[in-house]
Amino acid sequence: MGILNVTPDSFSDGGRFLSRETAVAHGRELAAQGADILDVGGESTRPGAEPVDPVEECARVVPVIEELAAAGDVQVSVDTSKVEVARAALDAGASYVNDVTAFRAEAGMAALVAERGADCCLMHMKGQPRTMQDDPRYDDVVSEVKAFLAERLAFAVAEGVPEERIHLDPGIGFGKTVEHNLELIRRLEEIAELGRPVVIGVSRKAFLGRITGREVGERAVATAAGSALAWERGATIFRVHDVAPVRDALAVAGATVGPPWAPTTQTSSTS
Ligand code: HH2
Repeated sequence: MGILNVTPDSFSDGGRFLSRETAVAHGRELAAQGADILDVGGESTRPGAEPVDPVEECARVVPVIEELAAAGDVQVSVDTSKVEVARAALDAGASYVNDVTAFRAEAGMAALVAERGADCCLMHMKGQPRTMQDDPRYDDVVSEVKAFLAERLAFAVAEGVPEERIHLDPGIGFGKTVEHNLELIRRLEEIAELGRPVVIGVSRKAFLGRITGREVGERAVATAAGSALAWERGATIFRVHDVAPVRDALAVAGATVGPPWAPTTQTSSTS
């Protein structure tokens, strides 16, 4: 899942893809690198981010989604917690709703996803983006995140979303310390036990900077390492800014220890 932030303030690429042309070109580049899903977002969820009006959020994402979906070669996702934005995105050709609040922000999101037959990702977040990194605490982060995701999965199914359309995400960096993030990745099998595909988003996040000392734009290798380790523990969808290095890392991980990995691009067997 390639990340396409059409925002002025995202933590790693804010302002880079604000015009429709640059955003679509970047989406095409991510698809060329091997992304199967493009996740288009018009509101940053970084710690301290300010909320965006739904009209403005639609103006950012809808034209980009329309153009990317029309190409027809990748699934288009909208990263939003607002029903109005999700509806406009689905009308524009998106078929996946990535809601970082797991359908808690607005009543009606689950019903919309159900009615449209869309796929969705339900993510764990403790608190709100503005304050979520202010001293987050858990007794056992993995058990708490797992119980939360089980409850949100049951809620979505009760609202009419078919279980097979639902993906679950522990929400790396959303109300979690470095150690919480590492514990979640280390014990990701416990989240996978819920029986739904696990989405993982380590891409360029602050905990990787704390471990490596790298600035935000220099974390692609760390992202690939974290993604490969998450794959080994059960993740199957990787929400990333740098698609090519992550695909390479997953190909090597899969070829080494996993069930057969089917690369989408072939290279010479001698090279
Ligand atoms: N992380 C971010 C945003 N959306 N969605 C899911 N399902 N999982 C994640 O880990 C996740 C997410 C934050 O990353 P980014 O989109 O690059 O930054 P920003 O929120 O500042 O736009």
